[in-house]
Amino acid sequence: MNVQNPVAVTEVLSRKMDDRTCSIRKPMILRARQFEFMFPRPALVMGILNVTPDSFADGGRYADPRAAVDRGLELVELGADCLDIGGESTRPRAVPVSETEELHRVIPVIEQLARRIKVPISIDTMKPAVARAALQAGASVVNDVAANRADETMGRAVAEAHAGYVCMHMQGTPATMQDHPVYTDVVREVREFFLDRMRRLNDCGVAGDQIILDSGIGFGKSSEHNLQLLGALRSFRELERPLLVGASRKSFIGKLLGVELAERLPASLACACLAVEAGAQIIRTHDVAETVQAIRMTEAILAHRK
Ligand code: 9MG
Repeated sequence: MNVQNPVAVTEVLSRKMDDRTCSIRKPMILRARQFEFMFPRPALVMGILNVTPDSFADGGRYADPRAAVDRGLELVELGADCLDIGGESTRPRAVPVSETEELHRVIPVIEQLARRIKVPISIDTMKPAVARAALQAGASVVNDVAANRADETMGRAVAEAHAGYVCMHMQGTPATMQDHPVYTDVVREVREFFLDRMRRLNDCGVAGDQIILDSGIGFGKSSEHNLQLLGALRSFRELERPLLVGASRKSFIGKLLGVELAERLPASLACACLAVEAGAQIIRTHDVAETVQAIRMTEAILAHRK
């Protein structure tokens, strides 16, 4: 294996994962418009691109469309397998933005990046109209942190476009979610949520192979809930859909370890590596190059597990 060539590493890992892990990791396919990913395969790294003035980790850095496009190109260069572009912060107590403002922030960036990159673009939005416009502009996946809503407009938009869909669990809304999250059994409740949503999505015309599941680390969860979900990630494999984990730089890391935002990379990488070991297929991160390196190493070791 040529460790200096990430493409070669990925190819070798794919083969080894096929040979050794198919019996425990069921083959799955993810379809998102023109893109298809066959699993098992090396985990996908989703690079975060917040086109917002107020996101918790990088708010304001890429609010200008040119800066955002440059950052998107850079993330792909660093090894991102897909980009998650958002125009409304979902951090706790974030101020909601209007549909017009969100469209104004994300659409020009998506249009330009879709012409220039070959990896899928995910639109991080809670608004069906923004999702529709983003899909028209060239996005292939809808990352919906509000998959807990009752109406079906988002499901129908995803079905019509044959897009991928990240079905994320959140208790409450970003405005209130961290006030006092309560669960009897967070793992069981998230699992029931996934089952219920997969049925509802199906009723809207979204096929199972368009769906990605995400337990929503930090979305209406205490630090203890986040740890329980990360610890139980393996159990969600029985749902036979790709699992996405987004722990990058989140505040539970700061609370647990007493580290500021800028010092959370090592703990974020620990979450990413253990998530991959437990069966996560997509890691959402601010730190693409570091995450690619850490999870390729994890996968190389896993491929040698007897
Ligand atoms: C937008 N956003 C912020 N954190 C996230 C997470 O953990 N998962 C998903 N799907 N989206 C997120």
